[in-house]
Amino acid sequence: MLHYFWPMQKDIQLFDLLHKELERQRNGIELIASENFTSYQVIQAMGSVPTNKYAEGYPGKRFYGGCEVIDEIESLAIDRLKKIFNASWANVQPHSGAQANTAVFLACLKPGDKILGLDLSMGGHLTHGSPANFSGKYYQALSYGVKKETGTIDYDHMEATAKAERPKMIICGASAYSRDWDYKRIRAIADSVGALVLADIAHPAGLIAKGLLNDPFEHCHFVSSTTHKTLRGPRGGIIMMRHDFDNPFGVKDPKGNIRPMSALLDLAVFPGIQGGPLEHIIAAKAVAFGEVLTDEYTVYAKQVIANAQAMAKSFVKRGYDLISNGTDNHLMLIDLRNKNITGKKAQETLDKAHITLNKNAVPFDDKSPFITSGIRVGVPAITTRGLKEVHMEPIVEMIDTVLNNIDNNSKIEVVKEEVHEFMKEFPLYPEIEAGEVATA
Ligand code: DSN
Repeated sequence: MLHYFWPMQKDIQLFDLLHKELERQRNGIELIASENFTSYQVIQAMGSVPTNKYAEGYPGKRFYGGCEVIDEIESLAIDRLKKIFNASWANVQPHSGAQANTAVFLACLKPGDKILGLDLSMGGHLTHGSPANFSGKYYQALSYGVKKETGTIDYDHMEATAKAERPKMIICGASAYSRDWDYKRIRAIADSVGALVLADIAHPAGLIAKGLLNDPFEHCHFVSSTTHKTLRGPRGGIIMMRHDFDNPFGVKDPKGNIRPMSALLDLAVFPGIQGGPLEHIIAAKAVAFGEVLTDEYTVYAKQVIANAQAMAKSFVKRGYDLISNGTDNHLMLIDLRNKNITGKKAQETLDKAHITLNKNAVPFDDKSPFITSGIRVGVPAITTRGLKEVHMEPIVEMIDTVLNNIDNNSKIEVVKEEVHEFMKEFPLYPEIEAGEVATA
């Protein structure tokens, strides 16, 4: 049996599973819009010694001894992140995007305050006010949506709801929205009712980093993100501000003092919602941020958009119904109702051909979130593997073949073989070799 080749490994059972997962990632076409493949040095930093260290607190202000190197690691991550987005303050400790958003709410709002976010069923995120999430349980969550005719954000609806309800915070950003955002208009709406604006850029962060989409920092008070989607870093979260300011809602620090937002946000992350930071992940974030600052990454980010647009065109050409008719970013949302296939069936059948994507509700969906009428397709991961515009048509052709032969297992088996053959051209982690392990 082949074993995952890693120096000094002893746990064959577990490392065999890691090898299996590596092979799955290598062989398949990865189209989950929120996934990506980090560089090998990001993986190495993640699997490294800071995992052994407790470092509650922040650089220079820790609750444990022995943090002098950790301070340098975390400061490097913060400095690089601030440089990417021209931010004046950043916190790199949130364990995830959900934690980042939780901390922003905790820093600014009181339980029961009103928040206004994009409806989950229209492409929003759980943490933007879903009743199933803390954001919908502890705050009075209101939502805006997209326009039925265009599939684009209904800013008039956002404005009317804001004026009628006067929320304390407006949240923009999405998990399944393929168009850019009008941050200027959102800020004007927020200012007219005295609300703060949080832009959750988890999905397009890497494209915004390179100026390929509108800049939320110009208009939004806070920007949160994950680090593992288009940013191509380890799994985690971040919060940033370009301009610090005093919290207008009178939220105080634990000693009862009114403090600037930067201080309240730091306190909200730790000790507000988290304990010890994951410094090995923060080390890997620093590596990824260093990569984002390179010209090579600029080429990558441009290619992501070029690939998404080429893929969208191929889908449209084959009669697929794309919400908003196309994409400005890295993903597209496809309504499969004209193909008479549910999102669930499409996801499960494409999985059999090793084409991975996710079922997704489409705006005004008549099916449950467990079934859905659509699929979400994203290109960040395949772009990392080196695929270009010319490769998008063959992928769409393979998807189309599967969806047109949804119950034909032998046809799907043929596509699976094609997928494996196709992806062999684009090696993933050649640094990791499989081989017999010499067990002591
Ligand atoms: N689950 C993520 C996504 O797939 O978009 C959002 O958190």
